[in-house]
Amino acid sequence: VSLTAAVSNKSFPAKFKFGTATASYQIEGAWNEDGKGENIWDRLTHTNATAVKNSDNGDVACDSYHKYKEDVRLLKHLGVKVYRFSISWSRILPTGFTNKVNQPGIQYYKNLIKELLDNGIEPMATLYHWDLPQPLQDIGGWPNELLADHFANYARVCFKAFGDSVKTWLTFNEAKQTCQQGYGSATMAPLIKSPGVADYLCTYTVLKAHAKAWHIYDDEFRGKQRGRVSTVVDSDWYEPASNSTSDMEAAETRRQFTFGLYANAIFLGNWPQVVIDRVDYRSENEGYAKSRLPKFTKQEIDYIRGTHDFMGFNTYTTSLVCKIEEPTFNETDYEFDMGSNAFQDPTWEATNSTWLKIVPWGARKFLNWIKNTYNNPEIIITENGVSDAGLLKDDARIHYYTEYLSAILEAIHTDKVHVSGYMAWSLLDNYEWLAGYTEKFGLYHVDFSSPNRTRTAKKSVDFYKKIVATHCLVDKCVTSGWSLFRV
Ligand code: GBH
Repeated sequence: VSLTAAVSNKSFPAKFKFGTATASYQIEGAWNEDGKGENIWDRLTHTNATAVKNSDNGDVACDSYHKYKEDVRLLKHLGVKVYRFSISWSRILPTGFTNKVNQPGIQYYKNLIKELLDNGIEPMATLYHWDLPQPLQDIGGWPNELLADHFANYARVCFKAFGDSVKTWLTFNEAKQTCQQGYGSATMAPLIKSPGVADYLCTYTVLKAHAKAWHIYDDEFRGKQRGRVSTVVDSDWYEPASNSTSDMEAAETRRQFTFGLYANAIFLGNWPQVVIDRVDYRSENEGYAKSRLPKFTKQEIDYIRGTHDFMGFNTYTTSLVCKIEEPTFNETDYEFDMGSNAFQDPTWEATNSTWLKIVPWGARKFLNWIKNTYNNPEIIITENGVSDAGLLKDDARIHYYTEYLSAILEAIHTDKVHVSGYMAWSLLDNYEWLAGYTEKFGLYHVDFSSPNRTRTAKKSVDFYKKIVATHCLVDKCVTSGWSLFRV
């Protein structure tokens, strides 16, 4: 069942940039080669394998460390303008600190970047896609605010080494997953369970780390390198479960506790007020000596505000939100701080990932909310995609992309949201974190049972290639101006 009335017949603007995205730990492998240090995913998968489906790990993954030239050929075949990849901190700085810089690690990314540029593909680099060097976890990880400086130093090494060629930088991919899952619900490395305490400390550090990196770029590199820096924010779209005022408020509160927790300080300044109010209120009633939410000084607020040159936005799915009675004060929980329940409508179209229901109108509403909440920033969709069980004839993926791209087209043309690019997640089937290799998001199939990690185009490759080439979802589309016509 299609959830949009019809596929949009409008075209993506001529300057619109299509690409694909990946992340270091999910594709590179070579976990201990050429001087790379251990990171928190190496540690988790090697010491706590049963936490992952089938005890899978990323030791070899897609072996992109050795097969990057082949990956670039696939990108070239797709015709995309941009490739979003992430840099493995432990490959550059094996200890996490700048006491040791690993030249072979730097060389790997230089080779990848050169191969991209030689093929006319723009590199877009993420500095942190969840693979923290283990020595930095050993001093407490992201809840330790010293990490802001260590990240900034790492960022400087990368700007210096790659900034002549990389013009689009993303500091953090979905810091919400790092903080709320890594240090809150214990569903991502380093699997620390401290919801409502360590997660906020992590967020506090991450926001300062991002701002430091942006300022370093601005002060030391922008003049010469002329690139742009931002961060990637994500969450489900939270739709009120009913049109009661309480559900509508609860949904907005949840948006502020998920997306706003990471975007507000950067785009508007400080934590969202509702987050301050709720965490302070609950902390007091729970008996804490002071609020569990660390506070920014006026100086920090000013330092973090405005540290963006666009917005990176990952979008996958939608949930419904209903208000609940104030949860017990006998327990501390990030979920309790939000004061609502979130759930998905069981009639929404399912995929191979339990959390991912196909709800394209949610993406359009989300884009409108971003436009209205954060003063109409330029948005690059840095991830969007869907999983299946790995079929080559992946009609479900084609269906998902058609519906979501159609919703995005309507957001661009009808709602005038400033979306300038779209990165499909993902180029390749890859290591899906605690789901191991069981959830496949790739346009290309990867044979994980073969030592060659053979790549095979799925049906969606031709489909995406055509969209990239024509900027249209339908055979004939309206290529200029605003269209009043629907197919
Ligand atoms: C992105 O996160 C990541 O950036 C990327 O690395 C990943 O491969 C891609 O999505 C596909 O998952 O299993 O119920 O605990 C998307 C947001 C948030 C989706 C956490 C999965 C876990 C839900 N993710 N969520 S659950």
